[in-house]
Amino acid sequence: MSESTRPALAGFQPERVEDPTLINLQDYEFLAAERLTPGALAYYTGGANDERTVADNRAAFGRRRIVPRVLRDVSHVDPSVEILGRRWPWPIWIAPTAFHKLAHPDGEVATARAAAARGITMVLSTSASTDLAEVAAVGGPRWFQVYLLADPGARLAHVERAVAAGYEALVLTVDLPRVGRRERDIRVGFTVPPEVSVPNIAAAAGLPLADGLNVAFADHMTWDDVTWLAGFGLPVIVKGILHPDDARLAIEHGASAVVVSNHGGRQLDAAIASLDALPAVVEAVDRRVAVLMDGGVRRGTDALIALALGATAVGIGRPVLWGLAVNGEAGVGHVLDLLTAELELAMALAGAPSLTDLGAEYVI
Ligand code: FNR
Ligand code: LAC
Repeated sequence: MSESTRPALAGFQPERVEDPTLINLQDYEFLAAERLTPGALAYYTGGANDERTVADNRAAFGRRRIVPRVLRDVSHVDPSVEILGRRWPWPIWIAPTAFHKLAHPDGEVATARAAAARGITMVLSTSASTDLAEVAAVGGPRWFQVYLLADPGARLAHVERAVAAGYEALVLTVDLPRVGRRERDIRVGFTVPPEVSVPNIAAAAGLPLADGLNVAFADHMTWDDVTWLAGFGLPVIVKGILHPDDARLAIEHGASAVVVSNHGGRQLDAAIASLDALPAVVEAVDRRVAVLMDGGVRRGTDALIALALGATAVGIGRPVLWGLAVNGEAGVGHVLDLLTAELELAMALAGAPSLTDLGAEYVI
């Protein structure tokens, strides 16, 4: 049947979209790969060593199937969720990623604008290429991701700057005691170009902008550092948990939430996929705190699977960078809109009008 003779049955007409080559997150990935410099592409895409964990983060979703329920009223779907005392419109957040200016000159400000317009929480990286106050000025819900700087004075100043700028929570990333070996970066000889800097690290260390990239991170983090960070009075979220006992320890040391994450497969290669690690962490946490996850979420159905398995919300890292590379703020916004629309549809088709309806019985 040709396009013109197809009956105008509501809901069966294909959506009219501005650009039919950009209708899902993978389309953004393909186009971004054409737009980015080889160095930026390697850095953004890459994982550690054989990239087994990068691949498995995606494959873990492919190993699950949804068992939907029917004949439930899904005329209204409510995808909102409460996290740390705030109602999020979607159970989706922007995971911290370094150097947004590698993708687009507007960098983190563009990302923050797209997130703020949708009420979506953005986690700003310690290695952001934009000053944290400039990102804060955009407004919108924001958390700050902390890498502990090696120098104690700089470490303190770094966290104090984020607190002073009104970030609502501190996300301590614990899976980077050293940087994993990213072989793509080595092969293309990736170096951060001179126009991209890490102003927040430089400011904390009291150094000129250009010297920020030489500042060392702490190489001996322990659980005491979680307690130390909790002393600033903001909720602390420990990111990079894969073992259930570490989730218990995080709570014991004052964490208000944990993130099940393997850093997008960029640290320990052959580490367990985030989705595979999730159920045991959810069980260990036993509803005491929120359990966020990230790694490989590219579809609304991925989000639904993780949420059904007990995640409170899911984060996306690379897709935001693809959106930024393709079309700046609008690109990030479209990536977020595509993912949230897919999740809303998946909830309706799975027979789960709210997130509280979802449970592990939805997934095999
Ligand atoms: C990251 N990630 C990361 N995490 C963090 O805590 N601080 C950081 O500065 C960065 N930087 C960073 C850069 C790039 C280019 C990537 C791809 C990732 C990890 C990130 O927060 C998240 O855990 C993963 O990206 C999630 O996996 P997906 O969505 O990219 O598959
Ligand atoms: C990375 C660091 C910056 O994954 O977290 O590249």
